[in-house]
Amino acid sequence: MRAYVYDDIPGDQRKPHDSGQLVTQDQLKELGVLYWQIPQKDGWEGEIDKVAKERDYKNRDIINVTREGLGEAYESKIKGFFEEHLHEDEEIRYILDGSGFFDVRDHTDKRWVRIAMDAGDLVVLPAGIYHRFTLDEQDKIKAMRLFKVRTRFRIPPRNHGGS
Ligand code: KMT
Ligand code: NI
Repeated sequence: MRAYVYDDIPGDQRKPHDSGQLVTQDQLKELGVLYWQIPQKDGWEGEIDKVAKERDYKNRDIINVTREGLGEAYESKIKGFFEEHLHEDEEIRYILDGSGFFDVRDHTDKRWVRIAMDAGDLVVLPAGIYHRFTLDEQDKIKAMRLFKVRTRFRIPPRNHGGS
């Protein structure tokens, strides 16, 4: 895991775009972004369970960002991930295989901080932070996504009938 200021030079999003200006773990913490490592070895899932319990996460899935993994949705997903967006709740990403970049907006909103993620890296994205994701030139990543809410869909309100 390595974080640095994105150079903002137009071109292939999968290239590193490394301005050479490092961003420290403390600086990321100021943005509410936490990161650490849980090595991909026996027992990793128990470690994830602990984090999920401590931070009150109720749901998770595994996403394989490859052509095979996403099928017909590949192009649209890749495009959507790289569009600046936010989540209503804190979310965690834990990398199982491959690599990729999470870009998060820093306080000034004027620059992107690029976080280069590899297998075993875990990042906590705070609620409401603007971010985006792209594959790198390795062109594949397998990640666990952890969510605080049990489903991503709202349960429709019960119809109590008229009266
Ligand atoms: C996100 O929130 O942008 C994502 O989950 C991207 C895919 S996870 C490798
Ligand atoms: Ni996102």
